Amino acid sequence: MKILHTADWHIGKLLAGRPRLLEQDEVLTELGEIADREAADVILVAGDIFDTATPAAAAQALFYRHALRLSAGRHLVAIAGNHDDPERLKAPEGLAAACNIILAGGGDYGVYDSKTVTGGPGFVRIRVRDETLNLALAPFPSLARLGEKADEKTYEEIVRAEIDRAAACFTPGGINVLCAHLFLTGSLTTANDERELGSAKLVSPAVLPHAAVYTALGHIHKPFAVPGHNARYSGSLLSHSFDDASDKQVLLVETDGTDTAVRAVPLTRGKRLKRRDAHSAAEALDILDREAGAHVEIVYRSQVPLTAGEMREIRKKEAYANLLPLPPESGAAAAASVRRGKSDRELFEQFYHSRTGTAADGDTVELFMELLAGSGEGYTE
Ligand SMILES: [Mn+2]
Repeated sequence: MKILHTADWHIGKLLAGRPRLLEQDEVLTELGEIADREAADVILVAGDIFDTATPAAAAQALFYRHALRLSAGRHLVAIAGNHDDPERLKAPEGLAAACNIILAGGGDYGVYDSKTVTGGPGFVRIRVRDETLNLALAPFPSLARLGEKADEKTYEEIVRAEIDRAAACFTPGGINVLCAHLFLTGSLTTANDERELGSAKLVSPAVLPHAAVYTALGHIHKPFAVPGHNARYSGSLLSHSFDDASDKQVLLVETDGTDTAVRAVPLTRGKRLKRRDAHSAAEALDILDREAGAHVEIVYRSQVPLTAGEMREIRKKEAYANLLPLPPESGAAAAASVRRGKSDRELFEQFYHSRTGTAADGDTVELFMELLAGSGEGYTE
């Protein structure tokens, strides 16, 4: 049986305020081409289908269009991640079941009951030719969903009990696989993952069932194999953080229930995120021209402020995604060194020029000097 493992689609996610639906469309198309070429029997999406609990209609439309395409001639299974609303994800489960699509938000999957797919509490079984995939499903275990049990046990005990309950579907002769959205200790993180930690607690890899021939994980956006376990994070479809320069991929898992081989298949569509230093507006513009196929964050490392006109030129560039000013402490040091030896009049003229791109006229300068003198506080550095 061939299983294609992917996760963290984050459909609808913005980058510095800009939508990326076009890129998500392209990379999901590529995923379908890979599934066809590799003759995948099952596609597992290990959570974070959408970026928010209430995705926009355009994000939902993109998901359903690709879900239908990806499930043609095979099974598509998508579980809820910490970004998804599990109830919303599984709302169309009856419709999904008719299309070889399984939308897992937790609970009992008895709604899946066909010649090839049957379900029960925490699991589905999928028949492919003469093989049976026993698929334990562990959507993101939020305390809100598992709340009533939270008093008696630690979070890790609750998660372990959920996984054990799902893994009760495993059989000696079957292909036993877990699909889970979890934040395991020891896994690589990007700055973005850290920020999202708030709702995703760490658990030990010891919660993973030993009887699973493979565990398809979601949550970490860089591809990562969990040491000592047949468990992997496929990583996200696209980079979502300028700290994440990892190559994007999906995992092709070939298994007969005993022997398992895992191979990474690279994803090539969707733009890379790059962070570049610039010391002048000209350098920033040059970088943005050279990196036209990427999303670029410019770290501006000069003590000379950019003018409004220069900012406009930079923002116009297709590759421009974000601009980081100097860190605050060096910014203050820079300001002090700019001031040194200059009169208030000179400083104001310099500031005015930096903001407007033109020289201040005499009246404006005089008005500023009057206001400064009239403040009665005495201007000190
Ligand atoms: Mn995610």
